[in-house]
Amino acid sequence: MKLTLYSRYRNSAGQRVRTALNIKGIDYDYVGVGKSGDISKEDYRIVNPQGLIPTLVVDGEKVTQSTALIEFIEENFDGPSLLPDDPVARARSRAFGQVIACEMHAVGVGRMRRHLADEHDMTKDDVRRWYEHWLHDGYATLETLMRQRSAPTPFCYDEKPTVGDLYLVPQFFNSRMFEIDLSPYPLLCEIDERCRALPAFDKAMPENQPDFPGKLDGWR
Ligand SMILES: N[C@@H](CCC(=O)N[C@@H](CS)C(=O)NCC(=O)O)C(=O)O
Repeated sequence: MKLTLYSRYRNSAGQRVRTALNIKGIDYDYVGVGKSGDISKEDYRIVNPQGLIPTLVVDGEKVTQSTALIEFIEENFDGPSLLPDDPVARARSRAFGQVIACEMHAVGVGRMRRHLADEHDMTKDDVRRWYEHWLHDGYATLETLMRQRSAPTPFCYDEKPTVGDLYLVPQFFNSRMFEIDLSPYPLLCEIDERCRALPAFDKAMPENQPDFPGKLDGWR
């Protein structure tokens, strides 16, 4: 299968997919979207009419949405499984990832923040408060879930990283960049650190992408 991933160095949803591809040891071509990349945001609309990244092109067929892509990778490639063996841990790892994707990332992503400022007259401070509220709400939930595990594991629900961990690391990266206080979440901090020490996660980090412009732009 020939795989081409449209992403951007700082693309939280794309970083999940990059990590999944790396864990499985799958080769893929990378196309950077945006200013420092290979294709402009405007031209990218031809690839994905929603304009969101990532998109994975599989033998010429375009597929979007990181969660669908991670499932596609898990279902069609050998290599370490991205899911725990235990059926309940499997569902919980998926749920952990969905708290981040649906209840944290989706409500605070750039286009959402721009819309609040431009169409609802929210000041920069108001937007920041909105962003931080949903972020802390989600992190507090995830920390509680980690504390409540009857058998704690080094990664969210297994001895190895599974889907939930793929979502945590990019979200933590963004939070650190936006100077969010993560100290109330010690268990999440430990898991994030353990993941980032692994080559598959490290290779997927923003600063290790071909379109990384050399510095991060912080809150905007
Ligand atoms: N639900 C989508 C979310 C994709 C998404 O929101 N991507 C962001 C970057 S992480 C994006 O393209 N943002 C463009 C923008 O905010 O203008 C997925 O999981 O793939």
